[in-house]
Amino acid sequence: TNNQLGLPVGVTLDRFIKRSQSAFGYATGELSQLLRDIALAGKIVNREINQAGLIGLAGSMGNANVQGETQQKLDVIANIRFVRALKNGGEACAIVSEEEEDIIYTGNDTGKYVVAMDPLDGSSNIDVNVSVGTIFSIYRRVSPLGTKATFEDFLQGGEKQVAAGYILYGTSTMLVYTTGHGVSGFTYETSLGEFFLSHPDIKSPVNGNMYTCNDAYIKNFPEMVQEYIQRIREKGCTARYIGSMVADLHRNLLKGGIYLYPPVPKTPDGKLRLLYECYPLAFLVEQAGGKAFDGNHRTLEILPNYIHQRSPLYIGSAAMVEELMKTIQKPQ
Ligand code: AHM
Ligand code: MG
Repeated sequence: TNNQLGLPVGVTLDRFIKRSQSAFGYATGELSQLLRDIALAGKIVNREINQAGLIGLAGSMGNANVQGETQQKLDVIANIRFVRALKNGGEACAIVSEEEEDIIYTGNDTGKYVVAMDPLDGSSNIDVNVSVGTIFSIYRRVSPLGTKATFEDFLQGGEKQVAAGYILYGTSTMLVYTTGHGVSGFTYETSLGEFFLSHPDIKSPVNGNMYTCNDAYIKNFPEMVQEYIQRIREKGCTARYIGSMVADLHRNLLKGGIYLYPPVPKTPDGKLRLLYECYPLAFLVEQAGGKAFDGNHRTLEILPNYIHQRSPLYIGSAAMVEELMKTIQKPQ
């Protein structure tokens, strides 16, 4: 019982959320409901992903329920699932999704929250049965209740997040999230259809021996980043890269390591999106004691200009990210 609530491993997500609500005083239960809605959509997406190999066989074994959606790609299906759950749940007035250019209005203008999300990250991995994830980030809206949400609701900056997390569809499915009081991890028990607390109070190891980046691009990384990678290689660091950020980050979070997506000539601002990739993961990793920078600034302090903005990202174990920042910022 070493999590901040003193709840034992094995309590359900639902009970954990309820207890957090009274312990941390996040008031009226709307955020709790929103987290439950996300968890529910996660279960549905989990089911679709598990059947992914069968879905192409529509009509025979792949009796994939969803009317007319059977032939759609899973990232599109995941988007539909999450949007529907948040519409039905009523707490979110609007959504920004990697899958859609514009703000998605849920019709719940009295909802107090907005959600930025990547419904299915790493989707190129689905066809080959490799882990993928959902990333989400929640803000309290700043526009008046009862009106339509605005861009300002989404462009508050990472420090204004009230909750963030991910669902990892891996060898087991996990929900990991923070509301700013540490990080808790839940494992999905398929036969019961419940998430159970399995990783109370996750702490990022201060140091690690793994680095995670796309090796094919190293020659295009900024020189100082190359120098850093060279140095930690010589120190005996090993490389791990799944190409599914949630899975890569989850491993590094538990075992210690650094994830790097630097700017490269092809994508001078990096590849990852601030609102639904960098911010939520930075919030979560910092809550676990780790760090996240874009090369110049702490990720959470970057102020965004538009909803699909990209940012370089260096994230993970505190000592590793600090050393990298020192290397990048040293006077040349
Ligand atoms: P996606 O949102 O289009 O799936 O892209 C994000 C993914 C991350 O999960 C992963 O870390 C990265 O892209 C891999 O990019 P690359 O193939 O350039 O190494
Ligand atoms: Mg993505």
